Amino acid sequence: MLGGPTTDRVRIERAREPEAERLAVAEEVRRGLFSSPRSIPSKLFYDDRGSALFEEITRLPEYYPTRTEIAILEERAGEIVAAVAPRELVELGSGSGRKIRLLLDAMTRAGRCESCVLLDVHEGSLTEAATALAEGYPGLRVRGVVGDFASDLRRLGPGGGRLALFLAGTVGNLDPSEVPGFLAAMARQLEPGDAFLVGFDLVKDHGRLHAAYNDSAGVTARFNRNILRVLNDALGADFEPDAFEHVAFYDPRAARIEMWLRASKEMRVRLPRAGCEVRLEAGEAIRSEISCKYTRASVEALLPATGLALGRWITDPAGDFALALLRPR
Ligand code: SAH
Ligand code: AVI
Repeated sequence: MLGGPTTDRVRIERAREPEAERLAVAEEVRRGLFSSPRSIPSKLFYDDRGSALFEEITRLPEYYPTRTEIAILEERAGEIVAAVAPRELVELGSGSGRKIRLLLDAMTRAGRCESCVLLDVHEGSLTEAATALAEGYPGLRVRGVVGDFASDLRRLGPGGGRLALFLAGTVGNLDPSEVPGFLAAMARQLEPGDAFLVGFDLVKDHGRLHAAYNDSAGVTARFNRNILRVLNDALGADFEPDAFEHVAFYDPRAARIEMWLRASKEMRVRLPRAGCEVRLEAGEAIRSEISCKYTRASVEALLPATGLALGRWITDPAGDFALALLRPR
């Protein structure tokens, strides 16, 4: 338990102690920086600043996924809750915890709103969201797990009466080769009758996709560069974020956005707490994120051998974003 409960209905726990977490992050960063291509794990975007910048991104005119997914949930949460009849909601990568409220409201109307579990890598967002939910929903028990959805799903505990959520298209930030294993791990936390609602950003006009990650206000560029500040803070590194250019483009063959940070000059970066040093050529780039875009067919192709089957497929009228309701087979 971290610092005692905020209210007696909120419990926050950590998947790992801070020192074990720091060692794990150091190892992941070292591995990424010395891979080809060089990369940084995208979960490291989300410190206090990065989480606030992500929230700013969700309000940008060019960034359609958040408002589109909210519109779908506003219209269809009642139907989803009626189909699953959950007693408990679980949200992976819960962030501000804004969208889960639309489902909690529908559950409250159905008279079955008992508990929810939030799992997020960023402790600040998690604690704030968990506390706000307990305050906003009298009687709701809220458990927060500070952890990684790629490795800590067992922390959710056994299912039963459970509707799990993975919204925002965050599944697109995983390499598609990892998605079936991730879905199979989630299926093990579900019982027959439970469900997993996953938000997929869909393939669309390339210009709109490009604009969503190259906004005119430069917020996404700040979000991207902030990951270097996170490495400076977490690992004592000496990246100069302003010496890196934000690069984001859509690769139609892989159906994904890639975000990179391109060094504007030759540099030597020390990462003492990761025990390494990186030499970058001028123009050399480090990949910070992939954001894969899906179609119904490419989602269905992920599912064999995961233990999950596609139930409902719900999109907005323009077909920009989809919610897939996955059910244990
Ligand atoms: N669900 C919210 C937030 C989406 S942003 C929404 O729909 O708006 C992605 C969220 O996932 C952030 O809160 C980030 O901290 C979290 N996150 C990213 N990678 C993660 C990982 N590997 N494990 C757990 N949480 C992660
Ligand atoms: C959290 N995730 C779904 C966002 C996305 O669109 O891939 C993160 C993001 N990266 C840049 N802008 C938003």
